[in-house]
Amino acid sequence: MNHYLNINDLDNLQQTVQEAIELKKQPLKFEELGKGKTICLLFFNNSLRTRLSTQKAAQNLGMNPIVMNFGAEGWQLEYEDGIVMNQNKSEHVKEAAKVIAQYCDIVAIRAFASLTDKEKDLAEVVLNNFKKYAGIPVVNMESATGHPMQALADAITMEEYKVKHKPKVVLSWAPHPKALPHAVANSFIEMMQLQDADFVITHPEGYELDPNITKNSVIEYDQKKALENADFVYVKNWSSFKEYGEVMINNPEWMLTGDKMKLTNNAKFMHCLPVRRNVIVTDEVIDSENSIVIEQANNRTYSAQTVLKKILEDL
Ligand code: AN0
Ligand code: CP
Repeated sequence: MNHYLNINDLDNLQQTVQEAIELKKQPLKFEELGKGKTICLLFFNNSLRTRLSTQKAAQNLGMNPIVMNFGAEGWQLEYEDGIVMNQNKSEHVKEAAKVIAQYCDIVAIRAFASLTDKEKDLAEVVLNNFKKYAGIPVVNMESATGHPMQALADAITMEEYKVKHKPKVVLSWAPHPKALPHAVANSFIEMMQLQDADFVITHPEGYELDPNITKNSVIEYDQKKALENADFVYVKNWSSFKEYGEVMINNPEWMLTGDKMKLTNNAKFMHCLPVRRNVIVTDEVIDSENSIVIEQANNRTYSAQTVLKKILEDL
């Protein structure tokens, strides 16, 4: 594999999930593979899981990770061509990306959506410019429109916990005081479209995601109806896509509660984390034995390790 920008960069999701489950049993099996290779992890936004699990994954493969909080400590980058750089941007991505490629073999990037400029976000300006100018493999650690490393970890986790061949999986919107990106939901949907499952998305009217992502996936506006007989409930907030970046509803009605979980088939509760307790989900649900959020976070290591292994094998 050359780049990992989208879940569809994987040849075969089911096979990749199995590879990850095998790697989890013997995480150091390929510790020679990445020897002498360096990965730069560039963070334009905050992170806990991605930052630690990707470093751990790289180290398990014998690689040397270098982490940079680019958003806080790097020069402000210009992405537009032919511009007179006499404002606040100090460096052009053309130089920055090429310079970074002098120091590493793979570059991984976290650059969230602006949620103000839809066109730029949809164009994946940061990721695509790094891809264009760095000339080395680029890994998406949550971009404007996707978080495929999370989606692969979610697929691994569902494979570990599913008890029937074709589970019912519900992606439910939940309230949040701040405008959050669409990336996690987008990649989860793209991943679910590759699975043999009964998949339902539920959210208030007006919170429709990009139709180019949701395609033919089922949308049910009645959350309780959607939850009926679910085997997995994945909860996530996102801001409006249509009224780009707006928070239109912020009432507790859509929070996931114990009562709502009673409608399900003893469903497992999933969330990518970080999560706001008693806003997105009640303590009762996240602290219950059906909550698998910590295993999802654990699987971020094996998701990253499987992806990095595939890239290293093709370097
Ligand atoms: C981010 C988001 O919703 O995209 C990161 C999730 C992995 N969450 C927050 O900003 C709280
Ligand atoms: N789930 C996830 O990507 O977490 P972080 O934002 O903490 O990396």
